[in-house]
Amino acid sequence: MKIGIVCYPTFGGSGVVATELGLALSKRGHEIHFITYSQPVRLDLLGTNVHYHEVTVPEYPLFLYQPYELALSSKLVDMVKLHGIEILHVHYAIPHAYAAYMAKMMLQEEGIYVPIVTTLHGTDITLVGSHPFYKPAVTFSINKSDAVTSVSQSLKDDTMRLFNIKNNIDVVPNFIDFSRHKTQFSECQRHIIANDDERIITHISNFRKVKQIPDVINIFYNIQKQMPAKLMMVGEGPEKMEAERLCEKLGIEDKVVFFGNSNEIDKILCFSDLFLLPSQTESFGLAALEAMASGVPVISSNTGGIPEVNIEGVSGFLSDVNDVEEMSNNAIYILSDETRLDTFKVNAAKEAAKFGISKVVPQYEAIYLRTLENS
Ligand code: GMT
Repeated sequence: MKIGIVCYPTFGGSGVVATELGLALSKRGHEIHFITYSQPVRLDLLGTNVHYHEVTVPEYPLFLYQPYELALSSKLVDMVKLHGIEILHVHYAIPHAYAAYMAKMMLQEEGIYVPIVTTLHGTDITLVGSHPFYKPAVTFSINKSDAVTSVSQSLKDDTMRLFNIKNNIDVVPNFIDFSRHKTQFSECQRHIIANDDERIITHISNFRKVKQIPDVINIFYNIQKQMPAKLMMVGEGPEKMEAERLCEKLGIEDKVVFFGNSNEIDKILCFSDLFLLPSQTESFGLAALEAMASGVPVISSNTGGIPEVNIEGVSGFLSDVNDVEEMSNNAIYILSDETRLDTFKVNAAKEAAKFGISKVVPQYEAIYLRTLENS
């Protein structure tokens, strides 16, 4: 099949999922066209089956906001015509599902039919999509998609609850491509970060409010009172500066390393002992799954789709949002005993193995075929 993939090209989970899926599909012989405003960060491989088409939005001073949706839908029309793209798979509804529908309508005028598959990722439904300013357009574009998927059962339930949805939603969970996720290194560079007696705790996110960054710092503060430990904070975002200030205020700045965005999270996870994800809401928690795939247990909140990934008492522990005390106690429980920590590490890797990409790609292929047959 010739498949056009639209996504955010950033470090966010939806872009990562879209890129990994596109690469896996290309290995199975499909022709993949990424259409977005810059090359997706995890797209290091352009080849005969993998193409990237940049959407450019010319600046015009009249516009306070440059019309990205317009440029995207025009680019989609051009690329479908030029490359004979048969199906458009858009990741994150806003504004991608809307732009794809406009492209579909324009193409239909010329007798070309291209179905749209929309994958809902989380904040496009929960925090952003359900806002009254966006809701009518999001509802419309979901209902106009030829197939809709969500990355967890929890997100499907939220979508049905928050929107008036008329079509079926297939749950297709996020995944790990173990062939690209290098969990085994000949040498984990642990000594760069910590001494032998120190535990290494990790958090990776886009440092937005929803990630409860102060909770991450406070949990670590409690851990390091009980045992020697270091905290690695990976990512960039609006809450980062405040997080640095809080570390200074608590007097733990020499125990916390801020890395910024990284394309080598597998190398960081390789020497991590524990992953913290105390988010306010999380449709899936791909960062937690990536940690587990590297054999890192997870202390998380029990919100949204996280319980579908992190299993209580097996791969880690889950607590109510904001319950810093319980999360700290659970973290200390896992970290304070070598044998217990090893058991949790093995369990985390076993749970992650259930999310191998080989189970997921055929599900998307079946959805593509179904929408093409129905068109
Ligand atoms: O975490 C974010 O805010 C980024 C966002 C995205 O669109 O990339 O993440 C969402 O999609 C990920 C991939 O499906 C999920 O793993 C995240 O849980 C989800 N984030 C939220 O629901 C807050």
